[in-house]
Amino acid sequence: MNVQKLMAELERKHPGESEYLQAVREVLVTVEEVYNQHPEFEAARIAERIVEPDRSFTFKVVWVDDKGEVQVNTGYRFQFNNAIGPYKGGLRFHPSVNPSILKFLGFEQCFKNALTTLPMGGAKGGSDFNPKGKSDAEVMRFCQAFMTELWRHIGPETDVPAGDIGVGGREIGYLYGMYRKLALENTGVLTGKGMTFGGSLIRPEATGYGAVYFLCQMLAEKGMDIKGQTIAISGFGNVAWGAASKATELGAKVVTISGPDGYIYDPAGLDKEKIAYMLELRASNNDVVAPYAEKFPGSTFTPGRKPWEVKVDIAMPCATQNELNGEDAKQLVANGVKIVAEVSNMGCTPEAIETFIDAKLPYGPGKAVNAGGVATSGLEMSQNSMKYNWTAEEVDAKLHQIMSSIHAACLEYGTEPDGFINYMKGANVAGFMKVAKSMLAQGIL
Ligand code: 2IT
Repeated sequence: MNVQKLMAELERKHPGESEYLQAVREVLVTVEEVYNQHPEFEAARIAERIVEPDRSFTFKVVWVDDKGEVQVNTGYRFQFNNAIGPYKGGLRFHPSVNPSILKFLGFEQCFKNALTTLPMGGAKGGSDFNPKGKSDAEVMRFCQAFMTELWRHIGPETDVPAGDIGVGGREIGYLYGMYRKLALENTGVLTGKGMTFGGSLIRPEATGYGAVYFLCQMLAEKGMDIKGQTIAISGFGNVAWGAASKATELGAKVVTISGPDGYIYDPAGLDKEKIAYMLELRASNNDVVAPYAEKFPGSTFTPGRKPWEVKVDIAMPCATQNELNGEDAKQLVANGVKIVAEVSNMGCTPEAIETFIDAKLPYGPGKAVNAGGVATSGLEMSQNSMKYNWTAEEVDAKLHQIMSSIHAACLEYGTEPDGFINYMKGANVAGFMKVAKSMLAQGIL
C-alpha cells in the first residue's frame, strides 16, 4: 500500500471531506507496516476497498413544526462494511452533520465494532436536524418522517442503527415505533430501546462505564489506581454522564464538565447530586452548562473555553470530534497529565495525538475506549435474538470482559520495543486485521 497515493486519490474523489480524510489517514498510516507484510491484502486491494462505504443513502426529511411551518432536513445512512456482521452504528442529529462527519464515524465504527469481539459491521447515519429548543412533539414528528425513508434500508439482520449525539432514548423510542408500524414486526432493528420494549440494562451507561473500565486497565498497566485521581471530562451528555458516574463511584474526583458555552470547574469534584443534575441540564434542551455554577457554589464557569487548561491527572474528552487540539495537548502535558482516555469519536486532532505519543504518554483512542457503547448494543441484539433479558450484573460482567479483551488487543499490537504502549496503533491494527482477513476469506465483492 502506498498511503500517499491512496490518500491523494481519496482527496480527489472526496474534496473537502476533512474529517473523513483525517480518520482514513490515521488508520492507513498506523497499519501500513503490517499491511505490507501481507501481499495477499495488496493483491485483493483491501485498503482501497475498506476506505469506501459499501453504499450510501441520502434522503429528504420533511416535517411540520409546532407553528405549522414546513421544515426540510437531510437524512443519511452510510453502510460501510458488513464483512463480520450486520451494519451497525449510531445516528447523529446535529446541525453540523454532513457526509464527511458521518463517513469518518462510519469508517471508525468498522474497526471499533471489530474490536468488541461481537459480530457487527460498521455504519453511521443521521441528519442535520437541530434538536436544540425543539418540543417533544417536534422531535417525534421529525423521527417519524426520518424513519419513513430509512426503514426500507435497515433490518435486524441487515443494518441496526442506534443513538449518538442528539439521539437518545426518547428519539430511539419514536424511531422504533415508526419502524414497527411500517414493517409490522417487533425486532431488534434499533438498539438503545426502552427497557419495556426490548432494551438492554446498562446500555445507557455503557459507553461511559466501558471507558472507565478501559481507563482502569490503562492505569493498572502503569501500576496506578483510579482512586484519588483528578479527571477533566468534557461534554455533559450521555457519555460524559456515564464516565463521571463510574469514575466517581470508583473514587476518582471529576473536576470539570463542559458545553458549547464553556466549561465548569468544580474543585470539590462531582457527587451523586451533581451527576444527576447533568441529566437535568441535558433534558432542558438548551445545550449549556453555565447554570451548574449558579446551582453549586464553589464551582466556576469559564465562558468560551475548554477544560484542558485545568491541571489534572487524567483527561477524558467526552464531547465531539477534534475537541482537543495540539495547543490543548501541550497544555495538558505541561500540567503533568498522566493518561488521556479519549471517549468521543476522534476527539483529539492529529497534532494532539502526536504531542501525547511524543511525550510517551498513554493515549487511548476513541475506537477502543468508547467501544463499550456499541458492544452493549451488540449484547442488546443478542438478547433480542434470544427473546430474553440478562440482568444488569450479567450485562456489566460481559462489558467488563469485552473492555479487557480490547485492552489486551491494544497491548498485543501496540507495544513498542521500548515497552511504550501505542494504543492508537494497537487498536487500529487489531481492528483492521480482523476486518481485512474477513474480507479476504469471502472473496472479491
Ligand atoms: O459511536 C458509537 O459507537 C455509538 N454512537 C454507538 C453505536 C451503537 O450502535 O450503539
